[in-house]
Amino acid sequence: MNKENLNVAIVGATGAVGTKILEKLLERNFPAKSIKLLASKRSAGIEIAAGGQTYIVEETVPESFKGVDIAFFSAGGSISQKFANEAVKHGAVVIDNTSAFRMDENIPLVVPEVNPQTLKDHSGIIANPNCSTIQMVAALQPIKEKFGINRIIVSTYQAVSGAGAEAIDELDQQSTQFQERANIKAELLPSASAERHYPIAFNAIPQIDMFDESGYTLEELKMMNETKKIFGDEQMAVTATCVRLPVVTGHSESVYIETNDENATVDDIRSAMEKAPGIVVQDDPSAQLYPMPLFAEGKDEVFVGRIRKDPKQPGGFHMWIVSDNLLKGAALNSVQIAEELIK
Ligand code: 25A
Ligand code: L14
Repeated sequence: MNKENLNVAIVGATGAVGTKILEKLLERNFPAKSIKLLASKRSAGIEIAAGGQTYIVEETVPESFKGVDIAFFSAGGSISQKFANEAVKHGAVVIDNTSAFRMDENIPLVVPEVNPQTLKDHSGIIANPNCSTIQMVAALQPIKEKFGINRIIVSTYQAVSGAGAEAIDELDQQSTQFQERANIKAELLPSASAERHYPIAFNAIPQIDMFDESGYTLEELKMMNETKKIFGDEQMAVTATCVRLPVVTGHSESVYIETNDENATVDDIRSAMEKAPGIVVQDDPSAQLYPMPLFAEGKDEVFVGRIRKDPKQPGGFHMWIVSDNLLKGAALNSVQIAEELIK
């Protein structure tokens, strides 16, 4: 691929993730000659001002991809199924934020700090992992490299923005309804396609996406399968519980790991993480220092704290991992993939 003067397109440009992709491209001076904003027919004609320029949103159609070098997709799995191959036919490389292609054997699933080498064998489509998975594997990579990891048990505390712009609106409206003692209307969460909907305001919902016959939700299965694929270790034991909280942005995770080194100490774990790119250790109980989503919002880094040793299990550690799900979890990671491609 040509490495400068690139023609870029963003599909789903008006969404929670798409708007952040545009922001990151501009902020990081991505070598784009043009940026085309694509969305559904509903949004065609909308003007978006960014970086001193006005962009006009266009409807996504197959011809949209003529002359496009890199296309970012974040409009849901069905839109990616419909248009990604079309974009590739027109010569574009697709960086896809949805779950549509992540587990396809021939499609790389990439976190640049973890497995950049897998980008070499792409055939047009590159998948961006699930937000909860990205922040966890980015934080654990330096530990895996130094000590080896054989087991991960994770519980997530996920923000509503992961479910898109409409879910943020729903939390907002329910908060007002709650305060006005009005009837709380729940129409979207835990999943638009679910039979029952529950309020998220002042609640915690232990369901993200639909259930599989195994009793796990699809979000939990994504974390389990994607983690093994990104780490390139099918034998790793990974199990997840995913919970939605009334937080707007920033996913938190309580993560338990078993390393392969029975002598590893908390200081070893901490210093390995401190040296890793994009990771910030915020861990000082005496100063009440630990990561929280409210303070991670808008930041590029993955924050780690509450690092503790399991008193009974040699090599076992607990920690708390927080990051902005729309940035490292989605838009930033996608733009970093594009930067890695043109290196
Ligand atoms: O299938 P997945 O992979 O599980 O993904 C499901 C959802 O997750 C989000 C994303 O929502 C997606 O829809 N998402 C995807 N990847 C993500 C990630 N890595 C992720 N979230 C977190 N991390 P979203 O809200 O972020 O983005 C939605 C975008 O998709 C555009 N879109 C929808 N249909 C499209 C389409 N684009 C092209 N063609 C189509 N057919 C959508 O654009 C948005 O940009 P839009 O123009 O349809 O909507 C913009 C405005 O319209 C309002 N609106 C929405 N629905 C309706 C509506 N207005 C009237 N009637 C409606 N039915 C919205 O409020 C919005 O302001
Ligand atoms: O698979 O609802 O990337 O929080 C991640 C966020 C799916 C939805 C993905 C959510 C999305 C999920």
